Amino acid sequence: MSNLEKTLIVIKPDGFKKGLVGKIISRFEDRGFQIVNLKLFQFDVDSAGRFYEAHKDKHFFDELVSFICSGNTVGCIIEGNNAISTVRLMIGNTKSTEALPGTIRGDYGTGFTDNIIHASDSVESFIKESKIIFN
Ligand code: 3AN
Repeated sequence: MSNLEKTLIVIKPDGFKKGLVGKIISRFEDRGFQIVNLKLFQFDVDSAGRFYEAHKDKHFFDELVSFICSGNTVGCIIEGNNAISTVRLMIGNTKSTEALPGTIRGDYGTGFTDNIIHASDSVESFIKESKIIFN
């Protein structure tokens, strides 16, 4: 049975600087997902703080906000069967050094904060995060 869902990915400044936008988006298209919205933008401190609100008490929060604001990013809404969980599997473990080969972070990531890509982890996160990026 199909479970049509939307999710949000954000290609982070390291992914953008490495010229991976096309390759990353192709992976989702190759997997059968549809791109339903796409935006090149740069976070400011206020929107980054709201985007990462769940982490505001963590020791790495300031580093996270400063990194995501450090350059261009690409936000993309993707639609397809079980999009949220499948896209999370495709991006791989948060820590790039522990992400499996074949995942986006496993193939292209180098760090923990600089791990190429973000993807929503629930319907609630998708709604909140996509409103911040796509108003
Ligand atoms: P994911 O992006 O895999 O959902 P989260 O939501 O746990 O991971 O963390 C959000 C972001 O915070 C991660 N993408 C990563 O960039 C960063 N991060 C998470 N944990 C750490 C940590 N211990 N040190 C530095 N950065 C971290």
